[in-house]
Amino acid sequence: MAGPGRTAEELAERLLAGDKRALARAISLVENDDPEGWALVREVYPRTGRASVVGFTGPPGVGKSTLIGRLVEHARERDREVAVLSIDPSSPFTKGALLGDRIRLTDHFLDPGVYIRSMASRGSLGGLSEATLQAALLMDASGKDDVFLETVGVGQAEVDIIDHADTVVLVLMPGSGDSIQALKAGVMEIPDVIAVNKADHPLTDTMVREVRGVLSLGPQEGWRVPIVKTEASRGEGVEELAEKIGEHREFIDEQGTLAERRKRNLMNEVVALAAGRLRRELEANVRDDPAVQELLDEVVARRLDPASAAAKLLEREE
Ligand SMILES: Nc1nc2c(ncn2[C@@H]2O[C@H](COP(=O)(O)OP(=O)(O)OP(=O)(O)O)[C@@H](O)[C@H]2O)c(=O)[nH]1
Ligand SMILES: [Mg+2]
Repeated sequence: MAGPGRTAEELAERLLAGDKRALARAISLVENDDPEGWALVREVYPRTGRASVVGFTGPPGVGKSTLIGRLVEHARERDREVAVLSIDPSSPFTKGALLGDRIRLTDHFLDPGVYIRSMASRGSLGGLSEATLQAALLMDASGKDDVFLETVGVGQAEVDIIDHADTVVLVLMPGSGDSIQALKAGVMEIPDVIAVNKADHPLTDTMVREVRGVLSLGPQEGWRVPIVKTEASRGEGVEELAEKIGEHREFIDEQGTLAERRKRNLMNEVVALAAGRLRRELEANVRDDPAVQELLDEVVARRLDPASAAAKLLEREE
């Protein structure tokens, strides 16, 4: 009988060979925080770093999925293999669901060169951001040339997820005034490329002007953030968007910022993973250890202040 080690090895082999089912299985393992999943990532990690990872974010309903669908087509025409990871922070019920029923990617589902996956934000022990990176690494290891990540919103949580990307595309549409405010207020870091989608809308040029206004307040040297008008439903502007994404990737590659960015993202990742584990360990101690309970009672009785109690708790960890 094959032991668990053997199975993991086999799974890794199939994954590296580009087997779609192995990739699906592997992602489920990391999503469920299964130790086998972590072992798998450990195994294939040296084979990652090849894919170009592009993150798409923006308010609900602006057309991110439709646009990604078009970019998948564009990539397939160029014989590039693609994986799409859609992160749905709003609904815990989408686990295993596919992108959303509004977009028809059925052709792509049958295409062995395309893998599409959706992940729910809740229910993952390691935290969504960690699970996302692990999943992206697995997609990369399985030989995908492009990994597209989709998240909804412009808050910090979305930015954390999108942080794993080499290139960040903010998708807006005419009327996305809140996002303009978020950019202005610095809630969101300036993305690398901005797409103003639904360009069939009469107020598109007004939106483009507003975006340009915000960008003019930012740094004027280095990469100049392009604004691309797209109409995803008809495929308009998709070619140009793909070009700009490619140019950004080339730019950061030449400038050495790609390596820097990846280093920063991986450092954040290591810290986040370590912090998450420490936190779970501490919480388990608090629950199970009578000495920690006594420490807490001291705090409740106002004999010990919370910071001193925290220091004592940490001393015990060492
Ligand atoms: N008029 C117009 N409608 C579009 C365009 N692109 C997408 N849509 C429509 O906008 C709606 C939302 O598109 P999605 O691609 O699901 O948008 P999304 O940003 O992925 O949505 P969430 O993932 O729910 O945030 C769909 O009904 C699309 O058909 C466009 O260029 N013009
Ligand atoms: Mg979507």
